[in-house]
Amino acid sequence: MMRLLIVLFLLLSGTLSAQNSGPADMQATAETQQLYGRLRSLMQRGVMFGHQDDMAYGVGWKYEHDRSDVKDVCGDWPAVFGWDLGHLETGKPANLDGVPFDSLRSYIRTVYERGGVNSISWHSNNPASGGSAWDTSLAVTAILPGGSSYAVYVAWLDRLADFMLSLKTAEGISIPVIFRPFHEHTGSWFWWGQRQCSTTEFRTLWQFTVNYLTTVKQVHNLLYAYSAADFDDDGQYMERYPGDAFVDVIGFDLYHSGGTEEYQRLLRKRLQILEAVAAINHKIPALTETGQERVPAANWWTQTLLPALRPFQLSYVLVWRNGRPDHYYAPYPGQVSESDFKKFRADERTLFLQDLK
Ligand code: BMA
Repeated sequence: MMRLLIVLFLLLSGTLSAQNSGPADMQATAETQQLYGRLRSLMQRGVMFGHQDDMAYGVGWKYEHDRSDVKDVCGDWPAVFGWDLGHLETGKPANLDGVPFDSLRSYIRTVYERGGVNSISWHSNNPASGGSAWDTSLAVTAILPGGSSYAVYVAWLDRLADFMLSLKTAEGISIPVIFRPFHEHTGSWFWWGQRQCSTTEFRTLWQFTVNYLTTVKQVHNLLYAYSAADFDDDGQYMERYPGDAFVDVIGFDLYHSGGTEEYQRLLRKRLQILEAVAAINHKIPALTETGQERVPAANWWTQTLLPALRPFQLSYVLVWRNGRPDHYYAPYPGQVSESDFKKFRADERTLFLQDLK
């Protein structure tokens, strides 16, 4: 009798349903459910390595067939590939970093067909001002239903939905991807940031966006990632959380830009919070962006990053793009951390593309 009451209580309070649930989108395609299940099971084996724009360009090259700085260094592809849709909303043919959307579509397909994972962020322009993602003039109130820029935002979501719906295999199967909108929202450098909107507005923006994509546009190939910037405790981390029904992956972005010990301390502290929150809310934890620009520390991979990650169970860790000779986060042949990266690749805790087979 007591047990029955407990189960009844859990069911009513939503704990059980959340525990048993797959993706937040109840109508997620079979392949999206499969991606969700894979993220969960792979986490038991190790942490997947990810790299932004890996297949598109590297230090000293651009748009060469099947090339990757990561592969040039260690002989294997990342397991997770990050991409960005910034400027898609404007109707331009290429994203904010110059990558044509047609190429993005084909990279995403290649990754999926090889068994890798795609994650997509969106440095969307400011829909109220037309400025960049970094234009922090107020926009969120204006784009919510009833606001003066609502029509603009909805038109942008239509373009976003068209792109997501266009992600298909040769057989016409919808390719599942992780979608990571409104990232680093605990910072105030994007128009959706902490000081640019209230908690309620941020949550409403998130919920509206997910509902519009799933219900109006019938986009069902997305897992949703909530990814913060700085935070000190679980309360701060969860302050703008839109709810379990709107999120699959939870994470944060943290770069190594100051001292090594400080980076490791913050990384450990935040991963600990993330792990606890992920367990309570039954979400998939990930370090959604990290890295040391130009990787000047020759042992960065095995002596700085890996020791900080080791105590935790994480789905993936993604380093940012190899965009310029002064702005890269993965090694390339001849780069000072090259041999350490090979050790990182060989470590049994890390998963690269071949490890997913
Ligand atoms: C930033 C930098 C920018 C880039 C943006 C979106 O961190 O890499 O150069 O435009 O991300 O990819």
